[in-house]
Amino acid sequence: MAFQDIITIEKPQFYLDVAISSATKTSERMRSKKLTGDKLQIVKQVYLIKIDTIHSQIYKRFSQILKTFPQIDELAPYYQELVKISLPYVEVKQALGALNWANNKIKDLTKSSKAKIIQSTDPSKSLQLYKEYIGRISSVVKQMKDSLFILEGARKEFKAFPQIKTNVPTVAIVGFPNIGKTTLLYKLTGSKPEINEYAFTTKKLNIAYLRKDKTKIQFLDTPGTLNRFEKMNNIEKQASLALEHLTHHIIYVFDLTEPFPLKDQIALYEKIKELKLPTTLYLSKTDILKKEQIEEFSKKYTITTDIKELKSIILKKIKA
Ligand SMILES: Nc1nc2c(ncn2[C@@H]2O[C@H](COP(=O)(O)OP(=O)(O)OP(=O)(O)O)[C@@H](O)[C@H]2O)c(=O)[nH]1
Ligand SMILES: [Mg+2]
Repeated sequence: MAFQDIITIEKPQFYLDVAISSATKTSERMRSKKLTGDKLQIVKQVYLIKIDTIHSQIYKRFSQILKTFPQIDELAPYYQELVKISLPYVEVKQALGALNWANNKIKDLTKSSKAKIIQSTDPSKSLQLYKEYIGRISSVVKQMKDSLFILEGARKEFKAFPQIKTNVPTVAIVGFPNIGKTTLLYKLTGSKPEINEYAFTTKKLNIAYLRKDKTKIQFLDTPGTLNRFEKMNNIEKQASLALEHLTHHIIYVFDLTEPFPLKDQIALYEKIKELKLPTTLYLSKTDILKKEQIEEFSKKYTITTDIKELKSIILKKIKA
């Protein structure tokens, strides 16, 4: 996914300054080359080149924005949903449309101004036509102020998107805060995100991969307790959408040391069951639990306490 590659979007004046200064440099280079022909011909050539330079500079940059911006309608459903909750979807589409309009408008203005300059019969008329061109181009580019602002805002949102692959079998690790989800992710995949003794350590979606023979599995360490969607923070929403759109299998983690009461952990598990996804239960922190505690719990729930066993269950289910 190329969400991180969208180029920075500047204010209108930036594009005008770059284009005009580039045109000035080009004309200076031309003058130093001793142009041939009469004065009128030389003046016309210089303005024509300046106009071409301005056009190509702005066109190039606007096209780059249009090209690097994701086609929202073509994104995987997960990312389409993420777009809808993270940015002003309709305005962004309109802004892209406006930028495309500006590019066409600039192209037309360039064509007509060049034709008029070619036909002009004295240098001062050429200068006047050139100035008119600059005025019209500036007006079109300045009209893009709001659109460019919206797109820059969207770019920043895109940059903060989790880099989840939408075409890889995905397992979500779910459970209350501080119960060892991130530690489990590390044990399963060897990837080492932040782990702390306090709750809500994980501030972004941790994503890690397990490769076994030809199978690749994506693991998502999903923070949060699946509140009502409106009440969730950004990562919780990203996680919740991932559960809905991308997850093939859930590992639900129970922690009998109870950083959060067991009854709440069970209530969350009941909610998770409503997703109707294959789910494996994992009991964390068994190294510090009493044997009887584990035995007692495993009478009520089919649990795994061993990483090797958990891996093989997941691999088998994903392959199937
Ligand atoms: N003894 C023991 N401690 C563990 C185990 N797994 C995790 N912990 C500890 O539990 C605390 C929380 O672990 P994390 O892996 O950060 O838990 P988390 O569920 O990702 O927490 P949040 O990101 O805050 O939701 C840390 O102090 C870990 O060292 C385990 O198997 N045994
Ligand atoms: Mg964590």
